[in-house]
Amino acid sequence: MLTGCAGQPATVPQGARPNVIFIFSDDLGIGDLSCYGASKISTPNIDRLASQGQRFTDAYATSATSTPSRFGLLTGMYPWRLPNTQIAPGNSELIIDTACYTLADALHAAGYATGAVGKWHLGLGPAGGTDFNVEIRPRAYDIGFDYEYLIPATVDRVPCVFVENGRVVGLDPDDPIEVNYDHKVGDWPTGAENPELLKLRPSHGHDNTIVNGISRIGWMTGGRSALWVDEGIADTIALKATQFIARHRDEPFFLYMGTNDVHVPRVPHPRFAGKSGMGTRGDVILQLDWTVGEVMRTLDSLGLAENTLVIFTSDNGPAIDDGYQDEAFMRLGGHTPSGVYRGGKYSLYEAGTRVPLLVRWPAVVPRGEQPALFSQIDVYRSLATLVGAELPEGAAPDSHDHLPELLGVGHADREYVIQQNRQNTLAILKDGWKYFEPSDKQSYEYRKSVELGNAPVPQLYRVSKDPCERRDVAAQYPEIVEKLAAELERVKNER
Ligand code: NG6
Ligand code: CA
Repeated sequence: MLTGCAGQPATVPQGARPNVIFIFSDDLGIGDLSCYGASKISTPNIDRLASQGQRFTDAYATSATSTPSRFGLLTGMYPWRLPNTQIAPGNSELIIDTACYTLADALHAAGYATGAVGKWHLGLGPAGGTDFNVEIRPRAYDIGFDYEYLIPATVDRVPCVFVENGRVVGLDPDDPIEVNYDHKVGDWPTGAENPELLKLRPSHGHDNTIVNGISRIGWMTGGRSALWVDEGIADTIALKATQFIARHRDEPFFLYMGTNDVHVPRVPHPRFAGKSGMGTRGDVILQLDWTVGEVMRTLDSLGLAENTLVIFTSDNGPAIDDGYQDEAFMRLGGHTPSGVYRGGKYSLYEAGTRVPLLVRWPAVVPRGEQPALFSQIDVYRSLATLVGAELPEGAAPDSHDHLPELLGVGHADREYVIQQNRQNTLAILKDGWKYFEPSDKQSYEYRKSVELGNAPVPQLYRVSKDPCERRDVAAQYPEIVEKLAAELERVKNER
């Protein structure tokens, strides 16, 4: 029998209403944390989370990029079922239909105060593009969040402003914001025209409007008083998150927190700059660790740690050079963000979606390692079960209830895991085998630095024996190829 930390039989508690904090780090690899074996960098706060709860070894994000991964988490639906769910621009409309019953809706209906803080990347506003000069609707509020303090897309995309409850923070109405992803607007310099103005140069893309000496994706002008300072973003996210926790200390709350770290551009606060010895990518891992520490410290100081379920994970696998000349490759010094796995962010190979996942809830979750095959798509229904939420017909169609596994008191593998790369090519992992559907899309991205996993013929890897996906055995096992191809087709046609 499995036992909990106090030697009690470990069971899923009935009617428990813990606070829930879901921390989505960005582009963090399974090899990036000392609790997952990294030896060149130390992440003491995240390690403490791991040692006080469950450390998952076989957990997967829904997709190898941010927008679809986040879409899957909040909707419980595979993003590839819908068009327009890949990497969203900074002026994208809200890509989750307001009619969709989201995880936030479910927790809200169950009596939770719900907040979204930090990286959003699911679009804001109506079809046709966001107007950042008015109160933006629809927004996170319209899909279940009572409170939101958001980076609209990514920090390498314009507009470089925070949006709080639909309003750009610090906006001067006399200096309206204009954003465009097709052509230049306004007269601010761009990375392409004025590279001499840059403090951080792009390695690919990222040569449009310069804000704070960094050229971004997309063009913007206006909103000078609202522009974020890159060095302060982690502090702002930590502050807004901990303020939300403190405001709701006396009622159950759900905090969905997206860090900017360790996404590009990697611009650490001076407290962390140069501290990792691994360049800025390492420095922002330390900054991420600090952020998690701030959340934990706040829970401790408010006496909330015992009854708060903290879930820490990443939205997709790691990128090393992701578009800026930040010396990330050169300064790795033997550090391996992807661990032993093949690929990374964008890829259908394991490191694209195999991510760190830590779950701590001292009152219930035993300490230890969780080897069960787990997918973030199941967080929705697992949490819904935990809080006794009743879901309407059609909600979270791809999410399965794996609450015992999420809480570390059960160890059943998910029946299969679907993986998705940047071009929406899918793979299915089942019973230790992984089948990649054929794709005519390109095999590499960024001058061969990223292996996407696309190939015109089916691929098959026996990941139980070959976790590094070195040997494509499709030719040796045609019957398994056929079986998994059919299984993938079945999942695709489920709705
Ligand atoms: C890519 C960007 C990359 C990153 C990514 C989204 C270029 C060359 N690359 O298109 O830097 O922004 O989009 O990352 O522009 S994600 O983690 O939010 O999905
Ligand atoms: Ca990401």
